[in-house]
Parts: sequence; structure tokens; C-alpha cells
Amino acid sequence: MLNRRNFLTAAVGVAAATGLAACAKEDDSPAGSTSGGSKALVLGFSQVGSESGWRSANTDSVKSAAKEAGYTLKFSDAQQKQENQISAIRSYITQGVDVIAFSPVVVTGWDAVLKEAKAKKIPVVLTDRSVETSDESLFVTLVGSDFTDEGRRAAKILEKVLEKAGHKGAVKIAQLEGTTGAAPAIERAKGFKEVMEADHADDWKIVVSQTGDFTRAGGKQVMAAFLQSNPDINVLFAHNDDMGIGAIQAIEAAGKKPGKDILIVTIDGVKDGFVAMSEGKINAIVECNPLLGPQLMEVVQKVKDGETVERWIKTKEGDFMQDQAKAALPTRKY
Ligand code: GYE
Repeated sequence: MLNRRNFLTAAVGVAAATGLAACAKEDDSPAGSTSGGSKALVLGFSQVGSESGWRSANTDSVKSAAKEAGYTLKFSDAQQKQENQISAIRSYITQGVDVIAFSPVVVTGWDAVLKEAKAKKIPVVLTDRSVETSDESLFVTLVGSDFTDEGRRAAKILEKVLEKAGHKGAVKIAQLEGTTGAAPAIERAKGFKEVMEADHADDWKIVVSQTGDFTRAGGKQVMAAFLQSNPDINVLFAHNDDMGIGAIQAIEAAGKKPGKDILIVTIDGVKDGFVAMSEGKINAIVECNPLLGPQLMEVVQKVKDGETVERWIKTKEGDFMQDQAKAALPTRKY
């Protein structure tokens, strides 16, 4: 993962990584590749799955941006399984695509397949999620969000939510985590905890925390269990809107009012999240933009051309409180 600590190491790896891209351009073009100018750039893209509204918007964005750029896109959906992503990447290597892009379902376990890509001089661009690797030259760049910061922003916006609700007394938080081992799950939890421990050590407590795998069904099921074991929960922090929406169903089924009895902060900002917020059921949303396609295609072209790119191309995002939901809803693009 790219965090502050290893960012310097990552920066050092840029030279090696761009060298890799240059090699892919210059010589030894794998069979079926497009160098030489006339053929379209071939991009192999391995998507995480279709677990959430965020993911669907991301997939649409990647597909339409590739079309717009005139690239040949080889796309595969890994259904949230690392082994599927590894075989998709392997098949892109065998096919000799120009560039491989993927959004890794979890952070660890990629070195072997990334080394195979490097050996074939196929540059790899990470999008959305990052990986943990001992060899930073195994990927060129990451196009995606700062998830730790999103976690911090979620805690900061919860302060406002509590104030607005006139909440007094202990803050008993339930956390619905994303997919276990995924960068956004690890880092959002980390950022949230950081602010909580620094500023609310006395009054906030995460009383239950479990994965809902970023899905509505997962959010609903886990929240129902949370409410059974801890009926005094008064805050829910869900790592994405979909789990928050699933949890709302469980809260209502338990006879409680989401957004009132249980204050809810989620991350993403998909349309359905904004709908729930405009109905008063979600109190605040930290935006995580899935429309990464156009930026990704730009980077892919640069990498193919052997140009130097930044090690981490971060997405710009905002935060939204409930009173902004109705006005913002028609302007939401995903
Ligand atoms: O928040 C969630 C999706 O990696 C940022 O994955 C992405 C996350 C997003 O399933 O909804």
C-alpha cells in the first residue's frame, strides 16, 4: 500500500517502473501488441467484481473511457476473488496486451503474477486500490483515492453529525467494514480510528466491527446481528453506501429509525446513497469518486509511450451533510 512511510521508497521505484514502460514501447513487443502506431492500444483490465453501486459506476467509466480513447479493452470481472484476478492477469500476459490495469481485491499476494508481467515487459497500472509489495517496480502508478483520508473525513463529519443531532453521552459505534484485506477496508478503518483515538478517546467507542463485504446483503445481515448483540448502538460507520443501505433495512426491521436512533455515516456518494440521505436515513456521506476511466486512459497512454507519470494520481473528493442531499442529488453523476 502507498502510505506516508513507504511513499519515499515508492518514489525511488518510479525510475525503474518508467524504464519498464519504455522497454515495452521500444522493443520486444509481445505478440498481438499495438506498437507501431496503426493498431489500437490493447488494455487488459481486471475488475474486482460488481459488489456495489460504486463498482458499477467504475466499470461503466472504464469501459466508456476506453472506447472514447479508441483502445481495445479486454475486460474481466473477478467476482471478488483474487484467484480470478490472477488468472485474468496471466491471460493478459499470454495475450501480450500493451498495458495491464487492475483494481486489486486485496492488498497482498500479487508479487508472483506482477513479476511475470514485468518479465514480459508489460507495464501494470493500479486503479482504485493499491497493493503491498516488497518490490515497488512491479507497478508503475496508482490512480485512485486516499482511503485513509476518507476514514479521517468520516470521523470528522461524524463530529458534525453528532453536534447537529444534539447528541449527548457515549457514542457507541458499529463499524461495517469493507472486504477483508482490501485497501479501502484497511485504510478507512485506520483513518477513522486515528481521529477517534486522538480526539475522542473518552467519549467514542467502536463496540462492534465486522465485514459486510461491501454489499447490501452483507450490510443487512451483519447489522441485524449487531442490533441483536448490541441494541444500544447509536452510530453506524459503514465503509460504503451499499452496506449502509442494507443496514438501514435491518435497523427499520428492528423497529428503529435510521438517521435518528442510529446516526449513519457512509463512504462513496452513489445515487442511492444520496437518495437515502435525502430521505433522512443517512446523516453524512464522504465522497469516493468512481469515475476514474478518463484519468486512467490518459495514464495508460503515457505509460505506453514511456513517459514518466506520478507514483500516485489521487482523486479529488468532497463531503456531504444531510441538508445538502436534496440539492446535490440531481447533480450526482453516479
Ligand atoms: O468504496 C466500494 C467498492 O474500492 C473504493 O469498493 C472502492 C470500494 C468502494 O465496493 O463501494
